[in-house]
Amino acid sequence: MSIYQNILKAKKEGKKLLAVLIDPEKIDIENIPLFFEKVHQSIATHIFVGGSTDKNNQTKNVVIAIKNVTKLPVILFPGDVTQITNTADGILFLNLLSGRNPEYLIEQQIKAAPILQKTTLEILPTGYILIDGGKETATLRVSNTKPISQNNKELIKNTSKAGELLGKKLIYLEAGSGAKVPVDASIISVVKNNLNIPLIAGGGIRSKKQLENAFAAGADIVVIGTAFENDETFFNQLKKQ
Ligand code: 1GP
Repeated sequence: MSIYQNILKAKKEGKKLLAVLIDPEKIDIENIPLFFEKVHQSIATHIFVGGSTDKNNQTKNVVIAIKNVTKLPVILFPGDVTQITNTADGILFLNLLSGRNPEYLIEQQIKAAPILQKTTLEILPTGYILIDGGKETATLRVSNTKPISQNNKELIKNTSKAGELLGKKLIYLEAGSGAKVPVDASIISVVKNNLNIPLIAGGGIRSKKQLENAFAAGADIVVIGTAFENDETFFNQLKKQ
């Protein structure tokens, strides 16, 4: 079954998915086997690999090291075209729909097309929507775009729907890595109730309670990175039953 079919199946069955985000600039490759012992004891179902930047071009090496120790699907979540590597299983092919910077609306995608054509990566077209998380995150700096205010639910809802109507397979509501406040549950539920495709939420989720809130509001996949980077014991709170 493809990555996407699995996500659709989980959505249909109401099974919630947790993606652990690994930033190649922040993880120590030597630490990957130990880190994954914890991942495997937890409810994590997917691994996302990416960051706003990857100055030392470590994405490929990190993905290889991860693939050596896990059977979980490894999906690229690239900050730009240089982070594409065929060693992963799939890629979130992102459109920054909340921004008005052509570089992230179409230029990067044009640069990526001939590279992706030569890979066996499963491509997951994803509408990526930046929402104000109370902090200027790397995503904002690098993309040079403004996030949508959490007060502007209508715009977030309509942007998400536009993504679905454009043919995206996933919508990702992003408060930004290390956000002070995650995307509010009320926003997740407004978007969810108006959407037919699976919904991803991430940014600033640091507790089990926040994770459960995002799931209860309607997120099909929640992404957590910083909380695991800062404190691997967080995995202990998310143990498989
Ligand atoms: C960032 O949504 C992800 O792109 C995860 O954010 O690092 O804050 O968990 P955190």
